[in-house]
Amino acid sequence: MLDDIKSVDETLITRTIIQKAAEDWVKFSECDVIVVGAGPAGLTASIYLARSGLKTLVLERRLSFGGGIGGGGMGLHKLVIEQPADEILREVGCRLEMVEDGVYVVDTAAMIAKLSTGAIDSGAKIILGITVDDVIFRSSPIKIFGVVVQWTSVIMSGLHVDPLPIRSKAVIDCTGHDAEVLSVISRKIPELNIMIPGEKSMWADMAERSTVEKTGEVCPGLYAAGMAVAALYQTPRMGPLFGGMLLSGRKVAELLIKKIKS
Ligand code: 48H
Repeated sequence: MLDDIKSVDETLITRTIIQKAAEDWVKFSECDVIVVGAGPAGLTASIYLARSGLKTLVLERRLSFGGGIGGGGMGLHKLVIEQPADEILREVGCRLEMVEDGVYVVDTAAMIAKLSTGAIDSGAKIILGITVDDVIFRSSPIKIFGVVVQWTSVIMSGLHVDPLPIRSKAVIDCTGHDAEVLSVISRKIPELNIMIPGEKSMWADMAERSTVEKTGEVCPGLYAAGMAVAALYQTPRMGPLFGGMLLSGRKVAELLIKKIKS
């Protein structure tokens, strides 16, 4: 059995990783859509974007998928999903248990696994450990043309290392409560007059509807989905009811597919 294990030269490991990672970065240095954040909204958006044939890059600061899914409700490994968002989870093969008509409960680990597999199988490229630090813009009229990225580990180290730009036709802020991309432009492009007041207190029904309703373009080239929408428009939070996150991700993908492909 031990004889069956293929021996691999150490430098082949190094060369392969550097070469293949560089190939990805070169290929995706220009893409159709950059999704910032691999939480429920970002993963759902990337499933539909990539499935439609758009070159989709998902950049996630952490070394794991799922954003707030893993935390469930107060650390308990379950989330509640309401219709019609259940159809998104069914499409990726995620098992749901009905609680009452139109209301379901899902295991957080299953939801993370199925959404991320769905995104990868649709053709989205997900790169972990990358923080979006800034955007590329042009003025008159103002338009966002991509993002500026840095290794999360470099940011954590506090070293002064200049980041790299990546161009895209559209950027989606799916960074959750902190709406990080929107926060950057509110500081660095004051002409846009964008402020991020943060979400309102909890009102689950209203929160789900307003998040989905307000999902969309924030300024030319920049879109918001998921909790970033609630942070931008100061609409209520919904706690561990996650249907709105999935529907918001699907809505932003549909808007962009229509826009980019028309
Ligand atoms: C790269 C980044 C950056 C950055 C952050 O927090 P998320 O799960 O966001 P959503 O909007 O998909 O889902 C929100 C949901 O999880 C939630 O918190 C809800 C429903 N709360 C309700 C309530 O009442 O509290 O995922 C965002 C992802 C995370 O994985 C971050 O690590 C990542 O984005 N991220 N990635 N560059 N600058 N900032």
